[in-house]
Amino acid sequence: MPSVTAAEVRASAPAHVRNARLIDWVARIAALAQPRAIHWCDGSQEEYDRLCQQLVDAGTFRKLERRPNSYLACSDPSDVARVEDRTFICSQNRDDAGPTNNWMDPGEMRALLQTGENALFRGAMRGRTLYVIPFSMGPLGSPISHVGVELSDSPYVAVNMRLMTRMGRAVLDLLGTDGDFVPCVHSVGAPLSDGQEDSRWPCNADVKYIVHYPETQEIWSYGSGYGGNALLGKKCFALRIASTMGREQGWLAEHMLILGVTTPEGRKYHVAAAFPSACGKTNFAMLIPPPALSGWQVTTIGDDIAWIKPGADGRLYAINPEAGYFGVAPGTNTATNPNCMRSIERDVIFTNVALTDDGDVWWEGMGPAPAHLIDWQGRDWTPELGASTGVKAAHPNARFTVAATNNPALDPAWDDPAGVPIDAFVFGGRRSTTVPLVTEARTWMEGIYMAATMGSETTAAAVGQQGVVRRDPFAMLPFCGYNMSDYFRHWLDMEHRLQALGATLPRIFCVNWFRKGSDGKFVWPGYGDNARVLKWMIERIEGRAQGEGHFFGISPRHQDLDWRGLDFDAARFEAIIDADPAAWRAELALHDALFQTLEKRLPPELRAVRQSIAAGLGH
Ligand code: TSX
Ligand code: MN
Repeated sequence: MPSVTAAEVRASAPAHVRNARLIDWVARIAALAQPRAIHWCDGSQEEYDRLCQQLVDAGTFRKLERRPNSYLACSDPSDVARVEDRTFICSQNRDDAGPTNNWMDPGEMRALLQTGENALFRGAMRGRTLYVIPFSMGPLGSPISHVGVELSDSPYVAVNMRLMTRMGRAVLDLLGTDGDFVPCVHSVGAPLSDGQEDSRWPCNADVKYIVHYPETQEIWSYGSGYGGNALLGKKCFALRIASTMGREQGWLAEHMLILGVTTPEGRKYHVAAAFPSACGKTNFAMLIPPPALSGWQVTTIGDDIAWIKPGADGRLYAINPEAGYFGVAPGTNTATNPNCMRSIERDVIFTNVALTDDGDVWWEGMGPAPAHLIDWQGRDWTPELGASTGVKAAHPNARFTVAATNNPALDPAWDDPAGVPIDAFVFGGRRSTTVPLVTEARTWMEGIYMAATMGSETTAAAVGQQGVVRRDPFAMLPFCGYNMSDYFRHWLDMEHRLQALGATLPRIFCVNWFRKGSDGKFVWPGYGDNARVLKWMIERIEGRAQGEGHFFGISPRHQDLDWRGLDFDAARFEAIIDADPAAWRAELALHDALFQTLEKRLPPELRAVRQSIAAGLGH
């Protein structure tokens, strides 16, 4: 099959593509991967509609009769989630990737992917179209934003990138003749020979590589068409590569939602919060306060990633580098997240949810199941079958992709190039015992300790043992592009950097919505009622709310929270706020295990905080 020549690549570039480095690079990748054609994405609605129709014709998409402008894609059963064991940080020095990342020598990896005799990318795009996808992570032209260009042989990636990022012509204009960009190369790793029929979800079932070169700021992804493996602006760029850029340049790339809180008097605050998976980040980012807390309002700036940079005034300004939500569908309903349900009424790409007989979607935890469905693998499914076999209609990691502009709770400043000033950081985990509902750190260092040692109990959704605490420092364990101990150092240094600018630092809080009673039930109602905790945090910042100090920090007493509209007595409150010394002695031993793993470059300050907590325990 003929592939495009370098001359044809140059000729294919529209006149508004003026960046010589970009054109050269596209020509080089085309020469390597040998696609049949090149498509330079302009990001227009017409282009989006055309590519979606092409995906319908190929059998990848099904247009949903019951949701305007929406589609369902069902992936290959082998390609349903991020592949952490196939994810690599290729720094020159192994210790710069650290003990919690997979590492390979960059030269060796390049041989495997690009330069070796049987390099995976050689001819990888044969028979396919190479899409040139220019995107901005963050508001166009913001001093906190960065541009990337993804070259992908997947039209599914192209349309998802249009919803998830600012994508297309405006980014090429911004790049001009010599603007900088992070090059991202993606192939599903399934070249087509002459006349070979394509599959509905092309991918490589045997070989997958998600590769980052932090020192040269490049991303290469092979073999998967799914989510974080393929939409390279998200986890690969906005977290792994950006975290290394932030460390070099003095800013932060974090796995955090950003929300606005407005008081009844109209004062506005901004909170950035990090939670590991399965803690309900998107729900928290779109929270609706209970009506009894009248006048309190929550608005969404972002639901997954924050880029945070010190301003000239020493305050930290945050943007959401993304422009859409790639959220987990199962469990989402009109009670757990009404704003999300309204966001996905139209203009959505669903992946791996179930199809109803009248052309709509369904997933576990959406509401009562219809009498018949087609499950995510294309098989007949009934509630009876589900009950008797445990087979799920939707994959537990099924997703929706939707533009942020569909969110009724979208903050007016979500696209502000200046970002929003952060007043508080919140760190949380899923713990049935030990960790109180909310604790305020007394110092920056104490807050860093809380974040560094946060963890979540494994749920049924994850493989392996249930109820075991897995440490996930800052919710960044799978997403930090460098050594986790150096990352702690970077956060500790930020205190002095900001103080030198004369700033008051954001407060740091640690939360846990998931304490269980002796009956095994969740004690805290969670969801919208978490606004009561947000209110306490804001009132702490304003110096209006009290709390009680203990060995771990400051937590509210029963009388310090606003209970209007909720019957929650002091005894139940005690069950979720208490910090039990015996449980905390065991907890500190678990922290030691984490510190052991990260020992080589671990900042000594963290051991010092651990010793002072132990001393407070009378130990
Ligand atoms: O997202 C959650 N949040 C944050 C919401 C703003 N979830 C879902 C987690 C999985 C994604 C929660 N689950 C929360 C929570 O605050 N709390 C719980 C636990 C819980 C579950 C059910 C009830 C109460 C608490 N109540 C009833 O089912 C009636
Ligand atoms: Mn995430």
